Parts: sequence; structure tokens; C-alpha cells
Amino acid sequence: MQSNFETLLVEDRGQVRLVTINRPKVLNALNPQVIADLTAAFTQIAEDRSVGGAVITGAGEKSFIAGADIAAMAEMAPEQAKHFAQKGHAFGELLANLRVPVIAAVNGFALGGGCEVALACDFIYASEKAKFGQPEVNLGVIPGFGGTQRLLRRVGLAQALELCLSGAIIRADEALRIGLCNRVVPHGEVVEAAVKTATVIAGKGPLAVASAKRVLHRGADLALGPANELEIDAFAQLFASQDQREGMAAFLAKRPAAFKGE
Ligand code: CO8
Repeated sequence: MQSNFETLLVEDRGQVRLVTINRPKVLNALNPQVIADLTAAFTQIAEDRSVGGAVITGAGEKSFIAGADIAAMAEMAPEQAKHFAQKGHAFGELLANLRVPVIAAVNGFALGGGCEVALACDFIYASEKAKFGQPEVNLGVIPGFGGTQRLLRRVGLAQALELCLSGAIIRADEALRIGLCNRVVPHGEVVEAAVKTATVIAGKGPLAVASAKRVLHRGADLALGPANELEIDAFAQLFASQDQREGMAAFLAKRPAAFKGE
């Protein structure tokens, strides 16, 4: 495992890889190097069968990610801004296509591109001190890293419109209420909570977890009919796996399953 990234700290907690964005002096703002490092770190995860899940968090007590680096963006021309946004989107696609879950452990500010990184994860756990928002309108721009579209799909059109148009910053309890995050935990316990859930998932049938993730992500963008077809096919395919034989045999024999991901 490569762990010496310029802008990240990477460590394994059992089967779970913890990726910490490490620019605390600028509240972990995303510059092109962070996006490049995140892409490299998660490409490694995609290729490493020993990793059963991942958690993304931010260094320090105060911030998950306070957005894209405004200093790095201030002088960008449209072509550079497009390139930056495309890199961010490619990273979001990488997370969606991973066979393992990625959980955002939001330990403070998740603003702009930070809220968008959290939304690109499969789901979000938040510290009770977390703050979410898409304040790009304050800077004369809009979310450029999937914020408009993933937020819309996560919380619905009206809530997404209010957040993106007003630039309002909301607290963790409000994020929970509108379905932006799944769980709020005491400050200081959010990484532990996310690692715990990722560890539980890592103990399940790996092919089934990958299949459920793929069907849910793809199905979210389809009409109900084709989405249900996707589920039927994926369900049937799993009956060709050793994991399905093992999982059901283990249940019937009242013993724990020993999944191999085959
Ligand atoms: N970019 C660069 N530097 C930042 C950022 C940022 N997004 N956020 C904070 N910093 C820096 C501050 O400039 C400050 O630096 P210094 O100590 O040198 O003055 C340091 O971090 C600490 O910040 P503050 O002193 O401001 O801390 P406060 O506790 O007073 O305030 C806030 C915290 C409220 C989070 C405040 O820092 C803030 O409003 N930050 C900006 C939030 C924001 O607008 N984010 C959205 C940015 S735009 C965006 O994300 C668009 C994404 C689209 C494309 C992405 C493609 C990948």
C-alpha cells in the first residue's frame, strides 16, 4: 500500500482503509493535488482485494473539507475550471464504481466541494458539530463536482434548490432531518462509527455487497421498470457464485459463513 501522499494520510484499520485529507491549515480545502491524490488512493483500493471498505475524513478538529481551494480557483479560466470539475467528477465516478462501500465521516465543515465529496461517498455519518452547505453562490459560481445533481437525488429538488440558491449552511441535525446524512454521533466518534459500519459490511459476502452497491447506484438513474430488471439479473447472477452456496449452506447448518468473494 502506498501511504505517502502529499495531501493525504492513509492507514488501514483492519479491512477498512481510512483516508484523511490532510491540509488542516486551510481546513482541508481541495486543490488539484488533493483530487489527484484521492484518485490515486482510491485506484489502489479498487485494485486491492484485501480492502473491504473505506472511510474518508478530514484532519483536525474543525473541518472535513471546507470546499475547493478558493486561492487555487480564483484565477482559473473557463477551460481550467472545466478540467478541475472533470477531475472531481471522475473521482466521484471512481467511488461509485468501487466494489466496496465508501463512508464519509464528516467531522466538521463539509462545504462546497467538501459537501460534494461527502455526497460522492455511499453514505454520510456526521459529528454533531458538522456543518453542511453549498455556498458557491457567495463566490459567484455553482457546485462543480456533482453537488447539484447528487444533492438533488439525495434530498429532493426543493431542498437542493434551497441549499444551492441560498448558500445556507446547515447543522448536522438538519442534515439528518432532510436525509443528507444517515447518522449523527458525538464529536470525536464519527471516524470510529464509520469504520465500525464499514467493518460490519466487510464481513458480508463481497460479491453480494458489490452487486447491491452497483444495482442501487445504477438503478437510481433509471426508471423503475429497467431498474427492477437490473435487480433481477444481478440477483440471478449471484446464484452462480460460491458465496451464495456458502451463505445459504452456513445458514442452514447454523454456522457463520466463510465467504471467499468467488
Ligand atoms: N479555500 C481556500 N482556503 C480556505 C478555504 C477554501 N475553501 N476555506 C478556508 N480556508 C482557509 C482560510 O482562508 C484561512 O486561511 P488563513 O489562516 O491563511 O487566513 C483558514 O482556512 C482558516 O479559515 P477561517 O479563518 O476562515 O476559519 P473560520 O473558522 O473563521 O471559518 C469557514 C470557517 C466558515 C469554513 C470559512 O473558512 C469559509 O467560509 N470558507 C470557505 C467556504 C466555501 O466557500 N467553500 C466553497 C468553496 S467553492 C467550491 O467548493 C466549489 C467546488 C466546485 C468544483 C470542485 C471541483 C473538484
